[in-house]
Amino acid sequence: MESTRKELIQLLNNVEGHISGQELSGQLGISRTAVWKHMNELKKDGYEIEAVQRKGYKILSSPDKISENTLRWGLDTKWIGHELHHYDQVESTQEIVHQLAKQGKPHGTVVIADEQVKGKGRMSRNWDSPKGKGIWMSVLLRPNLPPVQAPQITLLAATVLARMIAERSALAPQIKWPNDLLINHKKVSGILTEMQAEQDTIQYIVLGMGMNVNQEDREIPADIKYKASSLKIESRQHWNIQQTVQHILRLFEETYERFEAHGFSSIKKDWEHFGYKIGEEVTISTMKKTWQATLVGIEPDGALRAKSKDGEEEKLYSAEIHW
Ligand code: BT5
Repeated sequence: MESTRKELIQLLNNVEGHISGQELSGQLGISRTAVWKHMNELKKDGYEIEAVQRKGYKILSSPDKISENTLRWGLDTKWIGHELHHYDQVESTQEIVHQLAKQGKPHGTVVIADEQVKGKGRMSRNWDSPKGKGIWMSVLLRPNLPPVQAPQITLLAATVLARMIAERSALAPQIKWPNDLLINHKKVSGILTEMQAEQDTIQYIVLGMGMNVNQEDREIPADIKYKASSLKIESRQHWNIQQTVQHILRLFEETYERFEAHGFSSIKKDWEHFGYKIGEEVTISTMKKTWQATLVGIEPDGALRAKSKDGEEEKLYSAEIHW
């Protein structure tokens, strides 16, 4: 039953126009009545299906609840998401991609979950990932880069997420170096880049992207309410998760190819367009010290340039910015 249904969705997804009940029944090896029953089940699940006499069936839109099928439907990418795994609940999508990487899965493999019960931030921090409310997704990348350039992938992903939001809404996303995406000064998204490297080559990268999408105000945990928000809270609109994910994947592929062909300097402009507090004074802390400085911008290699009060400029590769 479940596998027939999967196949049915695949068949519907694979055609441009309509597909007749007869053809579906032939391909699936079930009766036309059974096809019709499956269609009704799909409608109950939120698929909008058009049935036209003498032409057949066509999916017009898929439900908000994502699945491998709904995510693949209409995803016209070259390599990202061709291998795609969706789970209802996981501990962390990062861990699953690490396992897939070790099994030799290809560059561009995507793992996405409705809910994470042990979502990870940086430095073993927690990432709140409530069921069906956001995008909790990790991508396997196998870049041909030296390990020192891995942090550029974080910056690249941040520009992709910012562009997606700017293209789909009137919101003004900003990137807080290195891995936060803010709207109206509140974090809506965080990126976690984990790398497996050997001496001077990257074996693989697991790029985790977490985005708060449809949480209501009351669904943001009390302890982070002052600094966290969601796309819905900021835009006062519900966002379709399937379309939002597909938009991210398309933009990511395009941006990543630009990065491969022309290097990080081709991403720098995008980044600076969305850069948060550039030209402003902030507090910076590293493992060694905490100090006040003005953010000058980023370097062609993605490092943050900050100028302290005595005029001294520093290039930072890892630090926390406070404001
Ligand atoms: C991050 O860490 O911002 C990286 C988040 C990466 C999450 C993705 S989801 C898919 C993949 N699978 C995973 O398990 N992780 C990745 P960091 O900069 O360390 O920020 C963590 C801090 O943000 C926490 O200590 C909280 O203060 C705050 N926080 C936790 N959950 C949040 C949320 N949903 N929205 C906004 N802020 C949050």
